[in-house]
Amino acid sequence: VYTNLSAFTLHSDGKMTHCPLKSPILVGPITVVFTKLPSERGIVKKNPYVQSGGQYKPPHCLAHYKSAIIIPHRNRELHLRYLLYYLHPFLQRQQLQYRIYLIHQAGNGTFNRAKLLNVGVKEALKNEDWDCLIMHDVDLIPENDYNLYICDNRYPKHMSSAMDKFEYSLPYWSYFGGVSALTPGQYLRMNGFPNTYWGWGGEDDDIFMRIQLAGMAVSRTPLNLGHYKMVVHNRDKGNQANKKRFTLLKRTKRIWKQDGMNSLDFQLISIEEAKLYTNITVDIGDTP
Ligand code: UDH
Repeated sequence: VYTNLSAFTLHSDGKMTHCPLKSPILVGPITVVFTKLPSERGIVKKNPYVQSGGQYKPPHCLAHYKSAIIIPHRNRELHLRYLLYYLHPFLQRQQLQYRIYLIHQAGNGTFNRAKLLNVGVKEALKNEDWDCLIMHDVDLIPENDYNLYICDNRYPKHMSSAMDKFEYSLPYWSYFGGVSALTPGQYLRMNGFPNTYWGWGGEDDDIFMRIQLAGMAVSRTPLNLGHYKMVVHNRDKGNQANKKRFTLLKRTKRIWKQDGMNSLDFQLISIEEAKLYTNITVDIGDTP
């Protein structure tokens, strides 16, 4: 049926047909540069099919997969701009149905990446029955669109396996930071992510541990496809290295069933449908 990219996709009865299993419009490696900050207007103009809230469905065929992209955020507007500039076209070339969620931590308290991701999952699942939840740091830009933003139905998938800042390899074998993909089922099975890591570090190792504790293994994007370029930055204010992280990691085995989605508490401040993303602002409290 698919003779070319603009191929018709309507059956004679008017129902849309599925997109091809392998998208014909992937390009493979992408050149990512941070020399000129794209304008928001420019990004909007380049992505005419993206709808309010940063939602997209392929206009001419029915997507096989529905992915929610969940980004923990505070005070990284410029990184966000680069990410949106590259990510929207990237996801569209993969012919996914998707929506980009920004989970914005309100106030100046200590940053808590994992707790923000828990909030993102809870809120995203209210909108849609997502097949896949992609946890995405704001400063990591994928460099190859064969790195598919879909889940592995067997196991949680670590996607940023080859970041430029680690010389395009893993910093250590059990690394699970950066970008990862979990089905809602996998996420709930491990009681989500820990809420108790305030400041930088440790939460990704906790997540790696709880995957095993919940009886799963980690799947990983092959290193030749999991290339990411990081927007270089310094440590943020309010996200100092968490000195308690090693102590916390010792108790993961004991408490993972009590610390996670089932103990998540937060105050929703606002949900705004921006043009290129859904902005969820939340008060998650501060270090106890
Ligand atoms: N994040 C924010 N705002 C913050 C802190 C973190 O949005 O104030 C988010 C953002 O999505 C970021 C992610 O949390 O990509 C992870 O935080 P990070 O970028 O601080 O972690 P990373 O390990 O960098 O990438 C650590 C600081 C490196 C300093 C190196 C100085 N040479």
